Amino acid sequence: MEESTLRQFEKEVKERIKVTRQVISEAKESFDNQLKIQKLKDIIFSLNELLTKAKKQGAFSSLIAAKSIPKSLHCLAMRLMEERIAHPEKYSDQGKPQAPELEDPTLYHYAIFSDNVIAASVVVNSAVKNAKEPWKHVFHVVTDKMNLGAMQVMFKLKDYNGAHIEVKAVEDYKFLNSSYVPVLKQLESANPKYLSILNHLRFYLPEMYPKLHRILFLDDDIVVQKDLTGLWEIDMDGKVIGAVETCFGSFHRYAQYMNFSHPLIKAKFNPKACAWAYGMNFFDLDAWRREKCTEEYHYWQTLNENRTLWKLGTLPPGLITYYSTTKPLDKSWHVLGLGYNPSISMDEIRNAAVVHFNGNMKPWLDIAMTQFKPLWTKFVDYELEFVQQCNFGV
Ligand SMILES: [Mn+2]
Repeated sequence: MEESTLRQFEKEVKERIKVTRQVISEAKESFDNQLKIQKLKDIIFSLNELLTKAKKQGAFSSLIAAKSIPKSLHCLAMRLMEERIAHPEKYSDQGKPQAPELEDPTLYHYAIFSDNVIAASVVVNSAVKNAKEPWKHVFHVVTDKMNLGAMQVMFKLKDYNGAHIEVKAVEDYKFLNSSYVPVLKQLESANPKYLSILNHLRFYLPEMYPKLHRILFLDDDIVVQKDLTGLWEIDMDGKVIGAVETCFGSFHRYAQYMNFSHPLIKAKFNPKACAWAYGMNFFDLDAWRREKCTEEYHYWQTLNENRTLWKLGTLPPGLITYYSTTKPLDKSWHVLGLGYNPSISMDEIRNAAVVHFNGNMKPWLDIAMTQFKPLWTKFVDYELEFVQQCNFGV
């Protein structure tokens, strides 16, 4: 081989090696990138898994926090029950004559149905403290058999400035049996998760209080902030229930609460009708009796045995029962959302006659919203020995 040819060859080989090295290096880089991409994909995947898990756990733990009874609440019910057993004569109403005020239709009557001792006491405390003439107010507290003893003791531990308080168990109302009450009949076969007689008691007010003409229904997750006697002055226009409306835009309308693909619902109701809220409702019991609302409720509740008209709760049957007999109340009577909506205006809250902690973040739970909790805690009887023993507010 000639010298020049050899040199040429050497040059070519060197060039080839250079190119190959470059190709190899590029390939390696690309391979590394592929690896990196795969690794990133794996990380994204595992992060996604973690996120889903965390979301599930988060939702689950807040559900547990919302649905389970806090230790202090359980402790309080136990301590009160202990006291009830130790001194039966002091707390039982058995054989004692009933106070005439409990049936006096000229007084201001309230219905509170609850299995939560501290919540029920906050409702009564707040209403009494804001009442101008507390001795004219009568509170009818109804609980279940299990909490009756505790509830009886709770409301006998102090004086309520002359206000009258009756404590009863659902079981005391003998007419509430499965041959009359569809919900009780349905409870015999259905999942108790969906039905609770304590929740449905609101549909039996005229029969529970036969001597009364009017009554104010209060949820146990509300706080009274004003004297409420103005409600008894409102002209009800012959309507049965006074309630604040909740609809805005396309939200909170009948279509949202019941199944409009059911022919009976479609035939009877306007899907755009405005919904209202339970929690603070004024009832004209005479209008109720006249309009036969209980029969109407029974008709629909029986039809809904298989839950094809609505899924759960008392609002859908309420919207159905009082479809043409609802009187809208001014919004300041009842401000809602303190158990889920952090953006309610403080002005609106200050101006409210009643605030409602509807939603999961109840004021007696750890998950309560800190900005709203004091509105409730200011009516807890921290000075009571039993309340202190159970570490409330610690
Ligand atoms: Mn409520």
